[in-house]
Amino acid sequence: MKHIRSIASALTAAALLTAAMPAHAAYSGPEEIGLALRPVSADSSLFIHDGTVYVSPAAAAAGAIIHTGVYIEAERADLAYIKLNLQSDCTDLTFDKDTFVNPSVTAYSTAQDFTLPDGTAFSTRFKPYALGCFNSSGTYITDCMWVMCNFLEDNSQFVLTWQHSYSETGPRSASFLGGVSDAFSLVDLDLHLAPGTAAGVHRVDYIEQSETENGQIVEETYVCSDDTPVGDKSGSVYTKVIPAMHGLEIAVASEEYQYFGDVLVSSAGYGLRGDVNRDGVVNSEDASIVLSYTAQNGLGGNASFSEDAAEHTLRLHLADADGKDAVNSTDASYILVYAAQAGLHGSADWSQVTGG
Ligand SMILES: [Ca+2]
Ligand SMILES: [Ca+2]
Repeated sequence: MKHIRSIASALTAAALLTAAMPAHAAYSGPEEIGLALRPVSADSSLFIHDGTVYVSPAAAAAGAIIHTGVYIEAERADLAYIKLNLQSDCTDLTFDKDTFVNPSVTAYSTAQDFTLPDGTAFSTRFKPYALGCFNSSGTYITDCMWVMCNFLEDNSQFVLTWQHSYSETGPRSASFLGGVSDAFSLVDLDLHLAPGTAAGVHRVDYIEQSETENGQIVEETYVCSDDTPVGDKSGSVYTKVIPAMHGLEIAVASEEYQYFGDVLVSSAGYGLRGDVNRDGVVNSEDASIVLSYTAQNGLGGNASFSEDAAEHTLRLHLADADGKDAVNSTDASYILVYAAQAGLHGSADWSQVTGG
């Protein structure tokens, strides 16, 4: 089976990556049903920023587990059918079949309390689930029945088919939590990064279409919210055009200190370019720290960003905002300009600030 991808979907994916948009913000209309694969948490040696997982050379050498979930990001609250086909593009990045648990068998020994983003509180013994709903008496119920759920091809591919229920004409649409459902996953999937995974940017992505040997186009991932029979999706508003799907990117560094965009990856830790005190924000405080450092060194002092040698080296890299001529007052100026632009526009671009 040969996989093909339309230029439009590749461009969409590229645009979404560049924008580094939080997954939940990417959908503009209530009619769009997007599926997003998001990191939930990870091995503490990894760093998650804007939905991308960053891996240092040391972490890559040791191997790691990345916990992820597939989330439904719809505003509408009915679905009849979901066909999900996820594939890793790297043989060393696979789905961890051994940790997979079907949510239908996950129950707590006592009822647990949960609150949805809209304030609705409920209590349940079952693991909350994207396709859960409240019945007429306000009791939370789940329908976790999979029609099919499988790991394929050396665990590099995961396929799930969910269908609410059959009627004489096909699947029947089910109510679910709708816009607030993305508080809970559709399915939890751990990814396994094998020890020694090659440096580079790896992806786990949705397979949207593929072509069989006789030229037939098969839709590998789609969602339906109507009751069109499965074999005849012609009436579905989601046939052919699949609303935005977000895959997951995993960036593995090859060098001890390496930037992916604005994120510096190293075995000593991670950071954002210009965020010298590593509080997550680039602002005038960082510029002041750089100025004091350069002033002290200019007076023949032996300034340091931290008493810890590894932390000092990491911060030294973050302070070198333009990536040249070591750390000096020019870097402090760039940090101030960057902070001002971010303050004005909500975001800033280092290449524009430093002119290269
Ligand atoms: Ca800072
Ligand atoms: Ca510099």
